[in-house]
Amino acid sequence: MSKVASLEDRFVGCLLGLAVGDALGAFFEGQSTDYMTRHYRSAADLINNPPPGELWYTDDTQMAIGVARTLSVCGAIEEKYLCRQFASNYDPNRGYGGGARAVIEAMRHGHDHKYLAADYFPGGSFGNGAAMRVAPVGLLFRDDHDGVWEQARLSALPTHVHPLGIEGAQIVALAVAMASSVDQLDRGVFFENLASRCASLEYSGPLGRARRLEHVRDLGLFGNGIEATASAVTAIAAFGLTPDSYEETIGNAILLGGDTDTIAAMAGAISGAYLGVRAIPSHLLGKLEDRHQGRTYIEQLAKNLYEKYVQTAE
Ligand code: RVK
Ligand code: MG
Ligand code: MG
Repeated sequence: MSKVASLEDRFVGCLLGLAVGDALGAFFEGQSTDYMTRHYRSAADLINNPPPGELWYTDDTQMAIGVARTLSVCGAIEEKYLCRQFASNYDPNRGYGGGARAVIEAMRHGHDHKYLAADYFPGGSFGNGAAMRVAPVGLLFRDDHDGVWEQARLSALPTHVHPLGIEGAQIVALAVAMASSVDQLDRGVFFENLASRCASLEYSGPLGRARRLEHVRDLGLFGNGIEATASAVTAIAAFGLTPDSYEETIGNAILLGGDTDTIAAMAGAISGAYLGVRAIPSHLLGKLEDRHQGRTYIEQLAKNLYEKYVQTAE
């Protein structure tokens, strides 16, 4: 399917793939793996029988919108602009992490948010909040892997200064960049490029193992937690296991339980960047909220980002 997806379709697939993964995953956030496997026989069973009602996205998509808007206006991460986006687009009902909430509320009230980003957790946050929102960086800098790595770092800093929080964002951004650039995924090259850039064994080790992952029953070994080290590689591994199917990629991620919205958001962004928007099942896209900053808005934002990419590349 990736062979027929245009680059613009891949940009749209990435952002809508993130939003659909986030919103479907959000129904199951915090459930155990046992609960998930008792209720769904397979990824297909989950995808074909989603919970009734609208798919409502969470902080993952809300903050990715802030990153995408910054890139489409500034052409690169500009910290002040990005912070303004996070602050003005903040919606506490979308389920933010505790540290992120404190930092963004400080931004909104003109308090010292940098102090909080460094000290709310000692050494800064190693949550997956920078990784969940970073996909637009991978799209815009897809031709420049050094640029992806540095821009992902800059996009993390307003809320995540811990090296493991930053590196989680860097590997997800690079995965999106590579997925959006190839017609046929070479798993060996994909995982080798990711692992060889990592400074931390916490990432390079599991990425090496993810390359050899063969069966979905072993996906849970990579973790299903809120820490970046327990979720970023899991999402990349879910994509690497079933690169030709968006449904299986996000379905397998959600069946793990735990931080389902975020693991499916990251996996969905990478898968959408590879396969394009047509790979996202229409019954799920049709259920995605479409008021204010919903489906139509996110699609347009992806198209704006594509225009910016084309301008930058010329
Ligand atoms: C609710 C100890 C730390 C830590 C450190 C833990 C949304 C804390 C999204 C913290 C995502 C949590 C998620 C999240 C994104 C982080 N020491 N514990 N140094 N650093 N933690 O608050 O944006 O769902 O338990 O910075 O990374 O859907 O509460 O937020 O799942 O990780 O939140 O870290 O969260 P935060 P975030
Ligand atoms: Mg969330
Ligand atoms: Mg989450």
